[in-house]
Amino acid sequence: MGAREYTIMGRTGITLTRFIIETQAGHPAATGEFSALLAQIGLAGKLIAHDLRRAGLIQILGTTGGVNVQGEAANETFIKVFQYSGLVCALASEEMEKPVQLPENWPHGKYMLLFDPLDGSSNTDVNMPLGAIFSILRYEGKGGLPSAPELVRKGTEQVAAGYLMYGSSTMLVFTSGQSVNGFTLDPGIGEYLLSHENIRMPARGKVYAVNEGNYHKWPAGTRRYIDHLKESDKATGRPYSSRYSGCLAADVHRMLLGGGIYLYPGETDKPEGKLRLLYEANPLAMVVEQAGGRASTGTMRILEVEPKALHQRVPLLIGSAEDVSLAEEFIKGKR
Ligand code: FDP
Repeated sequence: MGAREYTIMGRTGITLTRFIIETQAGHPAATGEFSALLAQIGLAGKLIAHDLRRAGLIQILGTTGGVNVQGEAANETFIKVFQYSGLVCALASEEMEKPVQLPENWPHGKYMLLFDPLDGSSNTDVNMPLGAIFSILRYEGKGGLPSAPELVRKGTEQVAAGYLMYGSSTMLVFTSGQSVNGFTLDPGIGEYLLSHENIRMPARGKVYAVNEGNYHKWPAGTRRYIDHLKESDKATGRPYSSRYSGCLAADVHRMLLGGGIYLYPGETDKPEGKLRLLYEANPLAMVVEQAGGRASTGTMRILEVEPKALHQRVPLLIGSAEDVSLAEEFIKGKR
């Protein structure tokens, strides 16, 4: 049976482990490395979720915490899980200026993992959702470890991408380029169970997410688009509702399941916006596109942006296909 003919049907409730084994069985050429990598991401998620459950107790228990202590801890967890795993040949984190130095004389795999270990970190102190976002690329180089510039690759080259979300439950959502599947952690048994199989986004939603406090810093087209969403018009389902959690993964997750649009536009004092192309925009764009949505800078597809630097920022509009297309029209001045 060829990879293309193989689909997992009606498997809601199966464990992540079984899902991975079955998917791998559909790819006879697979070495198992990729499956192991996904399982390790699941493990990092469990460890971080476990830490976060105690975050609210840190001050009560007297543990000293500096700025973004949870972000640093989550970053350390990813590094510990992958550094000696033999599964990756490169590891780069949004939290670190340079890629992690991997041990030279140690086995390594063909995948490069880029991650944002704790997305929405300011939510930690107020018990709001948090996330982690990851992008997986394949290194085609001949032996050795890739250099930092070799990690700077276009979004279309990603082989898999996804996010972890620490909300009322912990979820792992990912795509390896064929469909998007969501797994929910059952804390009782410590297993991720398939809860959202083959996620498909509605073509249009009724919700927008944006930090509206920055309204006066946005380009005119963005302002007009948001004004448009607030007007009343039954035929087009307006006004839209506004929902913004301050955690990109959580806000995009809402759009993935219910439709709508998330925006982090460029601003007068930061034309590239806030979000990172390689650690945030590209992986979420891959997920959303695989679910039938779109991700754009306002003028072009996110996945086709030619990256120049590891920590490059990019304006992001992401969500239901028709919502993103309409936003682009406003931004390009066509409306
Ligand atoms: P954070 O800096 O707290 O990690 O990753 C950037 C991000 O969070 C996104 O998760 C979130 O959507 C956005 O920044 C929030 O930024 P604003 O406070 O500017 O709205």
